[in-house]
Amino acid sequence: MRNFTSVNDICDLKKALDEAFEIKADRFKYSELGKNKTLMMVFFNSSLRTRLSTQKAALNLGMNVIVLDINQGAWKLETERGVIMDGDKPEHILEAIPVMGSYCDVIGVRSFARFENKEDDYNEVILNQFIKYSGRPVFSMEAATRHPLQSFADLITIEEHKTKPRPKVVLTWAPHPKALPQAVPNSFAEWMNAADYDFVITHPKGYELDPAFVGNARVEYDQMKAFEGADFVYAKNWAAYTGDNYGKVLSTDRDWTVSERQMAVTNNAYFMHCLPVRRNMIVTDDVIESERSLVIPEAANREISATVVLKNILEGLK
Ligand code: AN0
Ligand code: CP
Repeated sequence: MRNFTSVNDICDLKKALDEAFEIKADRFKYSELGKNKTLMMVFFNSSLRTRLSTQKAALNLGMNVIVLDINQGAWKLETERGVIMDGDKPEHILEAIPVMGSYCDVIGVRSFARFENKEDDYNEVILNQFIKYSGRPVFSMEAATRHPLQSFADLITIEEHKTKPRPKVVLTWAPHPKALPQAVPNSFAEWMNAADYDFVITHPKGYELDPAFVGNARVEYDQMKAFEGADFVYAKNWAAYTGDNYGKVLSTDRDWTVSERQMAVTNNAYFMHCLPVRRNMIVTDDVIESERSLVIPEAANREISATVVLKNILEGLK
């Protein structure tokens, strides 16, 4: 594997899952693979899980790790080419990227959608510049349109808990006070479609996702109907995608907050969320604390997905 930015970079999903369970059984099995190799993690946005689990994954493989928080201590970066740099940004990303590449063997990048320009976001302008100019394998630690390390961990978690080959998985929009990217739901949809589960997406009108990610999923606007018989409920907020509403919050309707009311019509479904989660906006205390909540094992599986991805990238270096 050279770069990892979406499910399409995994050629065999079944094999990737087998590797995940192999690593989960012995996470230090490949502890020599990353000897004298350096991972650089570059964060344009905050993180708890991604930074810790990816660093842990690199340590499992014997790598060295450098972390750069662009907004804390680095020069403010200009990202547009052709700009006369007489403003508040002393450095251009076109120099910064190859410089970063010169200090490491692999680069992880977190760069959320900025909601300034839909085309730039959906063309993954920042992530693609890292791929083009760093000279290193690059993997996404959540970019503008996808969060593949999260979705891989979600898939591992579902595989561990499912009791039928093709469980019913429901992705539900839930309210949130601020505009959040579509990366997590886009990516989750892409991986659920690749896994060929019985997959339903539910959200209020106006929150339609990019059809390229929705794929074969059924879209159901009635949340209660969508939840009927679900084996897994995956909650997430996202801001509007379509038309002029791109990046806008159209609703904070707390009828969509996942509570016992909706969970009661499921097939005793497991509850999932990528975290961080706002309690009693996205999900009630009772549901997230219930025995059916998978949020902690799901987060723990981030170490596993990151270890599998870094292992495959390291194997491609040779
Ligand atoms: C981010 C998002 O919704 O994309 C990161 C989730 C992993 N969430 C927030 O910014 C709260
Ligand atoms: N789920 C996830 O990616 O969490 P962080 O934003 O804390 O990394």
